Amino acid sequence: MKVLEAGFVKGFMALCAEGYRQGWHERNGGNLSYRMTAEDVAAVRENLSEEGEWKEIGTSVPGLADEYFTVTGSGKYFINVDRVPEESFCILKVDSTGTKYQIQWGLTDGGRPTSELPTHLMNHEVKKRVTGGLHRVIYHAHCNNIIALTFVLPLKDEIFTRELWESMTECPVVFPEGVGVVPWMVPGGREIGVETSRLMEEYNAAIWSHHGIFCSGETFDSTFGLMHTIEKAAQVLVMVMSVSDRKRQTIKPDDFRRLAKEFGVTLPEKFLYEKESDLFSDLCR
Ligand code: 2HA
Ligand code: ZN
Repeated sequence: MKVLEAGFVKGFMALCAEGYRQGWHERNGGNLSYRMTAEDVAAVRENLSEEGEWKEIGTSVPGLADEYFTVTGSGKYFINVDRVPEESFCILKVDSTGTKYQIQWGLTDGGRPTSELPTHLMNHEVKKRVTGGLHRVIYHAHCNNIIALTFVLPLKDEIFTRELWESMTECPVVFPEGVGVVPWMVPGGREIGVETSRLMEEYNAAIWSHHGIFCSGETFDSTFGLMHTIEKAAQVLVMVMSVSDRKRQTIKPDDFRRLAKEFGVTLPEKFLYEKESDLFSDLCR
């Protein structure tokens, strides 16, 4: 089967197009990776080449030895993923030591995989372990309203989670485990990957301060849906903060406990603290 006819590639490209449409992928912003199944690999095997050079990942992911990934390219634009797919993303294989990769399809103009490859692969390694192999998608986007909130809210998991949950009733159902927050760090290397993948042990979303979000999920739809839900909640909160100095009313800890029971989700008590004040000026202190 041709790579561009495979179902997983169609899903990969559709996510890129929709993310671009949302306005989260200015220029070459954002990146996407998918851990392929054995069936995916078999379906496109005839188009894969083992001639390419083995290159350093820049970190060590032994839990991903011999796995195949579909990954967007460094410096590539999401808007171009379905215009010039062969130039915009690649299929790569991780070697048996988990330290090197080989491009086996795509990036035909000599490009490299995303600059965030270490973070993507370290997140995949954690998520493969903690979900028993269910999670396959890692998605990074520059979501406008979440970025804005990292300038005003304290950079704490408890505060971001609680404020996002309060902003839209479905949020605690969509991300009952909460969201993690990484302080500002230099992107593109191993260090930020270590911090992000540490949060991925517990959460399916990690916010990068003044930069964007990383989400993990089983499918392209559920991973995109998580990103979309978080960003929409952030937008609501930014709107509320723009028109008022406080929430006149909101969803309270006991409301969340009732919701959790009704929807069969577990909401960690660390997010259901009592607030001293309803003023944004106190929250953002
Ligand atoms: O340019 O988003 O974080 C791609 C990025 C780097
Ligand atoms: Zn980025």
